[in-house]
Amino acid sequence: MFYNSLGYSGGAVRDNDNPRAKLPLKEELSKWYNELLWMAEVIDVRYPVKGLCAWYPFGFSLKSNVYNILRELLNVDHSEALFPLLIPKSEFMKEAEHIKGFEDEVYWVTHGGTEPLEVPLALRPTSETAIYPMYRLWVRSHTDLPLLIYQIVNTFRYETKHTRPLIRLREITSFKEAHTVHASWDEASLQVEAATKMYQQFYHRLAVPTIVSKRPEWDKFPGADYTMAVDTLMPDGRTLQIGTAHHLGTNFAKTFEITYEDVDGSKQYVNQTCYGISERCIAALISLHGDNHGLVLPPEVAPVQVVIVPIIFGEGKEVLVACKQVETELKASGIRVKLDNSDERPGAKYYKWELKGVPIRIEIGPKDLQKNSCMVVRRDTMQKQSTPLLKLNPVVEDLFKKIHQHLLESAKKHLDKSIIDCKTLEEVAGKLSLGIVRISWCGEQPCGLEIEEATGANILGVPVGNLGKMAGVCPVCGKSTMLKVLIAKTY
Ligand code: A5A
Ligand code: ZN
Repeated sequence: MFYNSLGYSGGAVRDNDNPRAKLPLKEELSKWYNELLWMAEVIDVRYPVKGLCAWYPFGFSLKSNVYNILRELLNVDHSEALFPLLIPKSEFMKEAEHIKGFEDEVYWVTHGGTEPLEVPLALRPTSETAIYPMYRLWVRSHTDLPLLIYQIVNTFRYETKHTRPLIRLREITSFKEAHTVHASWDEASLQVEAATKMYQQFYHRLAVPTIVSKRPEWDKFPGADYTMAVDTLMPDGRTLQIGTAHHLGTNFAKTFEITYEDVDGSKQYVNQTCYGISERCIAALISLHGDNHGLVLPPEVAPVQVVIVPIIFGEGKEVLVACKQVETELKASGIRVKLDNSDERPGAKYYKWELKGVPIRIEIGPKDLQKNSCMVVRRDTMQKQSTPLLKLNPVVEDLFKKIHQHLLESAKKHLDKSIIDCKTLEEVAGKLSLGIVRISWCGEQPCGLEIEEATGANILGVPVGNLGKMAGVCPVCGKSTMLKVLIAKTY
């Protein structure tokens, strides 16, 4: 489960009209990010429709490894299912708030061939209105509850804000959406909490630190009672929302007539939740961990976990034999290993596999062989250590853990020191470029909107846990309050 087979064969795909282009420095984050996605063969944005991208085999393999973690966590108590892409206009238009929230973003299918369709069909921007007509048929009795189902599908949103690869797409290729059904509001509320905890576990495995907060009323999901969001801090000081969990109350149950027969025989509306994650999770892990040499991937999700580079002078038969032996041994313990015995010079190979974020490189040359050892190089710190050839496996496994730990700790340290307390709105302006600002808030909407207006930033919400609780004074109305709110420039 931890190391699945090598889904990526290591073959070259990228065309060569720009070989060896130099990766921009990470300080220029957006340039670096866009160029890296292409150079490392994650995705190709050159598809002739704005906001749509193609996954390269390497990127697809990375994505599969990431989504396998998500599936593993969900499959503990959820079941995977699949619902249609097309939603009849009549269903889509049922829930008033939901329509208002999405109508500007929907792509419509209006024709079958040359015939206009009697009922236009929406390409799902999210699947509430595709799934709930079926839930109406599936849910009968309290014994059917809770119902915990998810699907991983593409969804389409006609985004009008600036599109960004993996971050703001018009075709979200890998939208994981869970839709759950419960007997009571409180039970649904616990499910929302469980979902955000699961997302935190998921991001822990990607070494991406997160903050969970309750979105303000004016920023909740269209049709929800409330929305909990998971955000992370990008290296440029802006936050990225990388997951959300919504309590839908009985709002959709009432419009889609989803009811169950209770123990006493009475008919009750169900309470529902939904929660989603998209390929933004990959944008986050790439942006947080990558460096001036390219990707730095947590070992658990790296398509290639170890690359072996033979250092050959002359024939180098013995070196190759040793390399193959190491390859066989590592493969046997399920490690995704690639022996690069192509004709390129070692330096070119280092460059290539560093760009692709391979966590560990093993170099073997004649001098190493004399000592019965090899050189093991970590991608995250670039540290080299000479290591005996015998029993390499435990060394590699141990380094995987250390690399993950190191990536998580550095990202966490950066996040922690980027949450800055402010007391007045004037103070905030200078601090937003450094990260997230924490400030008191009375909880009233007019004051919240004023905070956003005056700072030009967004309220993420009241964070869960201690971060969101501390005595203070609302900077707008001056009332005493125990609430703290986070504000940031957002993607
Ligand atoms: N039905 C619920 C789950 C829903 O649609 N929620 S959502 O609108 O908040 O989307 C879930 C997550 O998908 C967001 O938190 C965000 O991380 C991601 N997402 C939203 N729009 C996106 C887009 N255009 N491109 C990539 N990811 C997007
Ligand atoms: Zn106030």
